[in-house]
Amino acid sequence: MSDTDTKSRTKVRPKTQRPQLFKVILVNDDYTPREFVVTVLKAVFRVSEDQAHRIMMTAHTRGACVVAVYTKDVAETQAKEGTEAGRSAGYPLFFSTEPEQ
Ligand code: TYC
Repeated sequence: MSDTDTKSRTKVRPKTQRPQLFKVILVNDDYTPREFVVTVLKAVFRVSEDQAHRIMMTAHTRGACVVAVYTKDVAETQAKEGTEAGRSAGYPLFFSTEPEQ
């Protein structure tokens, strides 16, 4: 390097890639008891009784409600677990997943 050469001080800052997030959606049906839905929401999604009741009532009145947002794998596992909890008790309770944005 000669005396007059300059060195770039510009920092290279690679763009941070954020993973695509997926919503877990609780879908209403006519058969699953309200209290059972609340129990599943508390057990699988670790929400409070109060939150679980709000989510259940939103799905009940509007047809569906976003429960949580996760990376794809976690969203699919959680949705499957919630749906399976209903199925094993003989209810058609259903959680779907959908990409955000
Ligand atoms: N609609 C159900 C009932 O009246 C309760 C319910 C709420 C079921 C939300 C599913 O995602 C659901 N027993």
